[in-house]
Amino acid sequence: MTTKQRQLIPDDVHTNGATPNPWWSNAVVYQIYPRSFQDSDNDGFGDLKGIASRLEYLAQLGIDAIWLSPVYRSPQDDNGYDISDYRDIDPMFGTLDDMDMLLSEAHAFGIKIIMDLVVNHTSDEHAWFQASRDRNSEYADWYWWRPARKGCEPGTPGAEPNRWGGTFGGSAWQYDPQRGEYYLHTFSKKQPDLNWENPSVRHAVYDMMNWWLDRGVDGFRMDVITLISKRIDEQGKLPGEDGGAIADEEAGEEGYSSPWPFSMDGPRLDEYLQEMRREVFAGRKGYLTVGEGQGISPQRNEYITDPEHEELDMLFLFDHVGVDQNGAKWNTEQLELPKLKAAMAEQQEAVKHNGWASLYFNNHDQPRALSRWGDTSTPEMRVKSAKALALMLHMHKGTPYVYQGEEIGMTNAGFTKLEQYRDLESINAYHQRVDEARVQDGASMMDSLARVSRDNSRTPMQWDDSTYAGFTSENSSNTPWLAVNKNKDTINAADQRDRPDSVFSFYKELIDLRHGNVVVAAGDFAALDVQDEHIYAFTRSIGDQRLLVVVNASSQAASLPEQTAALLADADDASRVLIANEDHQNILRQVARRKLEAWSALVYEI
Ligand code: TEU
Repeated sequence: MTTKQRQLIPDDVHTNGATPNPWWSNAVVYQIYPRSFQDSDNDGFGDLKGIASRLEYLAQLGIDAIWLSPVYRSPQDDNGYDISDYRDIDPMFGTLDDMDMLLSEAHAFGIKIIMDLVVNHTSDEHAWFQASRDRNSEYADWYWWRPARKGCEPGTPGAEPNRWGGTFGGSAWQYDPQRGEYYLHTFSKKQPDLNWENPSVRHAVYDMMNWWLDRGVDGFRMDVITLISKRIDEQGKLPGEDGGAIADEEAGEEGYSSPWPFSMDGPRLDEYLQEMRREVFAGRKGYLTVGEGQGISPQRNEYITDPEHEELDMLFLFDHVGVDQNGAKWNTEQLELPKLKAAMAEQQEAVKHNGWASLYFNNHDQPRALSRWGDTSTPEMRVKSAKALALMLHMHKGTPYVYQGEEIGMTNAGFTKLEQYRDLESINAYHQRVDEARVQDGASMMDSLARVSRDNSRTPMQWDDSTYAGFTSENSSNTPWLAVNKNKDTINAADQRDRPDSVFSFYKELIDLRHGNVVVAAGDFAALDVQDEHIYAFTRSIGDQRLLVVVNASSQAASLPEQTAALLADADDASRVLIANEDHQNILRQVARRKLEAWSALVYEI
């Protein structure tokens, strides 16, 4: 079913405030991490031709668009989020012709493709950066170059401009002997931050974006786009430069302070996003822009996604995926459901008039939500809780994002040894926290990695139960770049595609609902029983059409809390169960007893 044939939300129904309603307001986007999706040339890495061979599977699932994580030319220091040529495809994924072919074949299926735009930083191997190392070149001011701290010998420990630490370990400042100065890298030292204060930088980015849109891509997911405006003072100084107190006082347990407060949602962000909108998207139709919104509050999300302000269509927010981390990624704790409910409700509340929400629990940076918040103790509970989490997310107002493998209930990797990991964030964090700062011991850090390493969501897609799960051929020389999860025999697409009670079929049902039911896509959200620690309940409504969503998000039976029980007092009509992860009569028997079994979930028309 193509977007053209699919019914869009009628214009008399309010979505984000735009008229007509955007195509994506009742669409579902599928994120592909190309390196792990499908290998077609038996080198152990996924590629573009592999993706093309799986379009029929995605069409069966019913998704409307693909978010393609980076496939541009890259040294692969951060798996492609370090781009050395924005206008070429990295040979490991294929060629520009392969990209053109993928675009035309996806469009033939009615599936749009949005590319991953990584422009807060480039690779240090990008021609722009290499030219910038000459302080007399026209590119000299394209990055954040700063001299050594006053009174310090350049290149010696402690001579960095301030105490900021890189997200992937070490100082956020790397000394370049050729230029004799340091450059800022919020992430790895091979990812120098671009200087967006420089209009030449901005226009080079816009030119590249137009080049891709003219080539047929349907929009962009914008990597850490809310970091592009840095907080500098009138002299252009970054906070803490010259070793200013602000940086030294705030050094955390690993010996560094964070650069993030000085770039998240910076002073010129709205200006840059509005300029990008004018220079790139004015006059274009049918596209989608979704920004990664670190540091963006639900209220700022409403402002940025309000079509009135002509910035972005939507953003990925982070409050909800941080509720169990207390700001410390490696010390993730047991989920307290009321905290998740509160974070989601705040995001929904903020967009009840204008603006829009993205809906996600999974992506290539997050551990698998099923392992993190579901129940994988038995196959039955794994399937049931996978469906419950999917229903919980997809019944909110906004555009859902399905991350590859989520639709078949894939789980965390189950790695036990450091050498099994590939993600530079995980490996560097291990060494910095265990060997250098000594703030965590090895065993505890291995437990942290098993729970929250990004590699947990990057193991190869599990297509079937063959040696490498159908991700690559049986030929032993093609060991996948990251080990296949051992549970591929029991969790794979082949086993589920045509089974009506599978996780795959449940996702398909949820996607069909969003396409066909305007209350699911655009109905107003109202939270219920927000303090209950087991039941996640809310209503969605347009006029007198009301849906009640109830999920027992726990591994034990739970009583219906007051508000939810009241709305279900007379619920005995199976024909009004819109969707459930159990037999509809059975789940109504649970409702009649006012007690939902572990992970039971339903949507009831009230
Ligand atoms: O992610 C930025 C980001 O917020 C995460 O990397 C986060 O900082 C990290 O996972 C904390 O655990 C984007 C991309 O999604 C990510 O894959 C890249 O590594 C990063 O930017 C740099 O481009």
